[in-house]
Amino acid sequence: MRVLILGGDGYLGWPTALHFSARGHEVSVVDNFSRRRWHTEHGTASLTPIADLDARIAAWHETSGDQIRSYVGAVENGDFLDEVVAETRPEAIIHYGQQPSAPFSMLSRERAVETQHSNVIGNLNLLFSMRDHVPDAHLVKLGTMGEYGQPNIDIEEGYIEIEHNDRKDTLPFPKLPGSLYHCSKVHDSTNIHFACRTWDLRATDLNQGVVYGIETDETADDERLITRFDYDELFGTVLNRFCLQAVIGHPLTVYGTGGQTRGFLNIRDTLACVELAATNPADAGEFRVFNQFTEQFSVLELAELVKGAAEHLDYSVEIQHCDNPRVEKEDHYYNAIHTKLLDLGLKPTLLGEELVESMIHSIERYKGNAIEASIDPHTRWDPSKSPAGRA
Ligand code: USQ
Repeated sequence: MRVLILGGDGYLGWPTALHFSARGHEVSVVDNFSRRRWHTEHGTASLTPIADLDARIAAWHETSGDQIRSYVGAVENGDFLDEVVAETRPEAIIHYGQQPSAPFSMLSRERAVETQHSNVIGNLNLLFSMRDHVPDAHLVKLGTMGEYGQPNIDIEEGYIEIEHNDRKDTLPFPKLPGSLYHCSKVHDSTNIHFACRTWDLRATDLNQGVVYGIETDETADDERLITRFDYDELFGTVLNRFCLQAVIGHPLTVYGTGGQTRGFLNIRDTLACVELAATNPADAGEFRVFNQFTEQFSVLELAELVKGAAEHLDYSVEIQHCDNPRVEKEDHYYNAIHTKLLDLGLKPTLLGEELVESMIHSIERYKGNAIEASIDPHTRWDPSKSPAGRA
């Protein structure tokens, strides 16, 4: 298959490019390195030493013999994206090329606007490029479980049958996004669904949970192929952060009570899910939604799991309940259906002490790179609720 990966230099985009290339697909990647720029602007960096995109691609060619083509530019630039799509004529387009952080989107008006502009306009440009150049291609779009929020009912996979005043319909599941980043993904879903209904495009929205992990089959054996690993308050996800915190002796930063429950998945399962979606495409005109996670945990359960695993390895670990910088439910019902990827054959990688211990061992190699000052949370969803008053 000809596969175009938007955001091919990122935490998930780069290992996805290798995963598809290793399986014989013809892979092209697009990136404008905004993620690297945002880290530089905030004085943070990946814990793992990531090579630049050209060096990574050259290292992959050297080890595998396979070629990956790269295009440097922004998806917000519709003319650029149009040219790339017309030239590569992809059969599958995997879209990770977005600002992925909830706290980043809540930093300031400028960052909120930048997030929604990058994400919503980039995705909209892509829909037009597909309509005009590759209307049969399949869009595999990374959405988020956070589009649904934490409603007090079971979360279905994309759609719910509703009976109202004696009439029935199957409609998109209601959305309660928890940050302006999560709102951008809701806007994307609406636009993609519209494009499928109107232009007969085919798309799968992967409503992904929180990803953890470092290694994948293709990145594990050669340090030049390693993916980024973030642990700072803006871009680090919770389990990755807790593992790093345990290794450097920083108290585990549980926000509030830690009762917040989310769906989680290993980075290896992200690649498996994206492959399953791409190799089993949606029908023309179909807007398919998969809930992409394998297990549910509360934040406090994860902190206790990391503490137990790290203590086995002779670390001493403290769990610290910080004042929650976010406006979110801490004590809530959560039950999200996630059967569609299992039905396609997903074999989940389950989280346990052994897996956390192996993450800790990977982190130990690079712990000297950790910037401890970037860990504690400073970005408040509502600055008027800050203990220090409006920032
Ligand atoms: N949390 C802590 N302590 C921390 C960091 C986070 O208690 O040090 C809590 C948060 O308050 C939240 C939960 O852990 O309740 C998850 O936070 P997160 O930062 O790991 O994940 P989130 O902001 O939800 O966003 C991440 C990815 C995003 C993806 C989303 C999937 O950054 O790209 O869309 O996970 S989901 O959470 O299902 O919406």
